[in-house]
Amino acid sequence: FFAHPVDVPSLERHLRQLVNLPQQDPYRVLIVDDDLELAEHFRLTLKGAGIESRVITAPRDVLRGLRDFVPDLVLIDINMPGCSGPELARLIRFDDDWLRIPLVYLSAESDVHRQAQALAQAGDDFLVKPIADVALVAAVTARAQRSRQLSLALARDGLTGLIKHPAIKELIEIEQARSERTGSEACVVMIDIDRFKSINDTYGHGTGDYVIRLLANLLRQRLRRVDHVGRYGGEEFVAVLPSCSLEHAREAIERIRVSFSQLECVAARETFNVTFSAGVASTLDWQPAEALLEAADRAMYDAKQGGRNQTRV
Ligand code: GH3
Ligand code: MG
Ligand code: MG
Ligand code: MG
Repeated sequence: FFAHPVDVPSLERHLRQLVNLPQQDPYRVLIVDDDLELAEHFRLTLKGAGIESRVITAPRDVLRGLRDFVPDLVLIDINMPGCSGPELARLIRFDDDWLRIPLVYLSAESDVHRQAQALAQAGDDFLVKPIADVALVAAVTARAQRSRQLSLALARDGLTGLIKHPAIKELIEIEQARSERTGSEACVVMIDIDRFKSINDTYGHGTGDYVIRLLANLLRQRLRRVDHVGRYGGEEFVAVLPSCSLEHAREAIERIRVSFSQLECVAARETFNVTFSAGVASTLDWQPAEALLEAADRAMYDAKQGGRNQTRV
């Protein structure tokens, strides 16, 4: 099964759910321009193309606008009273949360040297006013799309393609809220590879990485499409199983545990076996997400104490 590529489309679907961005969700653009009339014109143009935007006329409001609106892209005027476009762009880039959001100047500045100067200070691109509606829509769509693809890629772990720690935590919160709303049960599973240090020590770090990828692929293949699988830490994984009882979750993980333990791992000329320990907890028993994760972690620790290669609830 390890020959199978990472199932990226299904992961992306999970992440879109996670950040509440279904495929059809409109792109969001923050427009910063001191000329309200013009900004409103841009907003309506974008709206006509299904793109949502919010207008900010005072540069000092931009950080709040970013936080509240969470745009895919920012359009920035160059000449504004109090704060120039490039100054504002630098201010936005100062905050780690907005390191990768596209900052696009939309300005009447037609002097290419001044345009270049602005871009040299901060910002990613330049659009010149007046701009045809169709050109604005095309430019915004292309960059917003790219920006979203990048966010999705960054939420994914490079080694395994699984969801990273912060994103999986948010997923747990979402599933917990859903469970509370609908009364359905969801389970969280914490999985930790047994004696992983000795695998690294015996066969090398590369083989350790290979074992991590092996288990990641097995989890993804054996769990349902609605389940979420994340890499929680080095050799630790978290699975979130919506609409699943504690007993069913335990059984599903037990089957995976047995398969994994029987799998022959290959290193140089040897083959060897690896096992994991797992702990399961239910949304019906634990709130909030933090407590649910801790309960699954405690159950996993019990499994370790009990001799490893087992699942506890
Ligand atoms: P236990 O059965 O109690 O879980 O023992 P363990 O050896 O698996 O547990 P421990 O947490 O002590 O060791 C985990 C090791 O995993 C430590 C670290 O060097 C290694 N590790 C963490 N991340 C990676 C990784 O990405 N690749 C590799 N190859 N090793 C990693
Ligand atoms: Mg202006
Ligand atoms: Mg560990
Ligand atoms: Mg371990």
